[in-house]
Amino acid sequence: MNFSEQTERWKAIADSLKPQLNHQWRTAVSIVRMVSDPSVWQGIRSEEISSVPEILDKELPETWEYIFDFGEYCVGYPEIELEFRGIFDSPFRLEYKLSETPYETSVDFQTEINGLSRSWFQDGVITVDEPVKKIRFPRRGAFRYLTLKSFFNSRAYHPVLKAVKCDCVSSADFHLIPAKAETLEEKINRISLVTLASCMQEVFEDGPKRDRRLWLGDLRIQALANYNSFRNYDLVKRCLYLFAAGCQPETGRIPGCIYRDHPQPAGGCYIFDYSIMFGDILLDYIRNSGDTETGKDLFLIAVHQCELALEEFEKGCFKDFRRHWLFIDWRKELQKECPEHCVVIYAMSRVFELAELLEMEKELPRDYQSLIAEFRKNGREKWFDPVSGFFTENGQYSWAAQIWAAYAEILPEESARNLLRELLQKKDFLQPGGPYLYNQLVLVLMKYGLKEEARKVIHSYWGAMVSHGADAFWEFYLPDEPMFSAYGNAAVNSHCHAWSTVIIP
Ligand code: RAM
Repeated sequence: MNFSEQTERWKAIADSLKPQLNHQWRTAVSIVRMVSDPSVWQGIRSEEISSVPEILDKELPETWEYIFDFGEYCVGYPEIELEFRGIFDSPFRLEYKLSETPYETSVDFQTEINGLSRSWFQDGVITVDEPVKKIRFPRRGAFRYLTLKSFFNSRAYHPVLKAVKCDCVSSADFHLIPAKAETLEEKINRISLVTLASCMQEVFEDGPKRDRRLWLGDLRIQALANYNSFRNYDLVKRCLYLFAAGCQPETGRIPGCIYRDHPQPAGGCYIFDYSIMFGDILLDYIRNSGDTETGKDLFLIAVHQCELALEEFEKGCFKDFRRHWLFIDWRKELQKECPEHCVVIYAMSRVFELAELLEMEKELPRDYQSLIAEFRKNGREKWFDPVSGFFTENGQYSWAAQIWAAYAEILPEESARNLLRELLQKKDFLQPGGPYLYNQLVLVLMKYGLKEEARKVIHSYWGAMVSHGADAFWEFYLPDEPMFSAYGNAAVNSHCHAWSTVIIP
């Protein structure tokens, strides 16, 4: 199906919804150093060595270096107020490094990162040719720690730091983030809101350090958290329209992520289990905002993602023909045909609900209800093991398969509820490889009314990140693998990733 006659209009709607960013000034709270300590997460912790006022208003030598701790996660433009005492006989050269965690602060950025660009590290040099009173960083940073360094600068003058601040930005309302948090749940909730607000910029970014980009799978979780917090419906609407406008002209396929700064949103990284979720996200948006007009406008492209998915079926079951990126979770060893089959069932059932809500059932190209029932039956027959009472694929038992089988309602409700309860004890099954799948677990537990079980998962998994000092929730968290990274270097992991924003029931 070709949507190219719509995409210009969709892009214009997305552009019309570009948000004004809110601003909040924050200042550095202490000067720290990084200390090696094998007893802490990733083996590095920060230690205060002086207050900021102790180094302000002091003439600095030609070589100096300080690490400024802002005490919390910041996304914005660092700004340094300074003066120069003496004859400004040569440019002032300032080296800087922005980092999210103590470990990242301690890492030499001149290091290899397999598969990602070194440019994701936030460091650089600013050189001024005049004795300016203020240096504002040109590029938005995402950090808690700001390292400033000057190396063999002029002897004819002395720089004097007057203030070290950050002009923080977000399209979320900063005032909705509680200033304090005492209990574990209050801390988890507050850090979730800090994480989400940090990622709410001109779009819902996956992470404000990396990738600074809109991803469809992330958007599903970000939007749900947003409906329970900032309630910025226009930002969700803008992102839905960006994805629709960025669809592949030839196939109408919605991409997994959007590169925005093009005349037309450029789609990248098509991910099978992301794009099929477009209708699910659209349904949640309509139910929370009441905006059925947008629903009707984007209904057909939502249906089309399901139609494209059916091309990946053989004998009534999903088959991996090795032609698309199947995500689900970062675990490389995960068997994915069963969870993907279930994702399709869930997505189609949500598109059917959408059709009913919009009274557009007649627009469905086939009988979705009977197809869903057939796929549920096929999924049970192919992957459900009545002896163990769980879904298994090629001998593998994974949390992913059980979670998505529950979403797909392949088993009767009470059986699915019991399966989820027992799953939480199955530590020998392949567990989630990160917060994205843990979040799907929390959401599906809540779908089945298992609130206490969901709270226990949140307390243990997100509570552990809090205990490790998380200022925002992370892209990856494997309790036994502090140095895990999908990119071969934990320093380039995003330590503020909104797919980790968790809704506490
Ligand atoms: C990385 C990021 C992003 C995720 C994709 C699949 O680029 O973690 O959030 O959606 O992978």
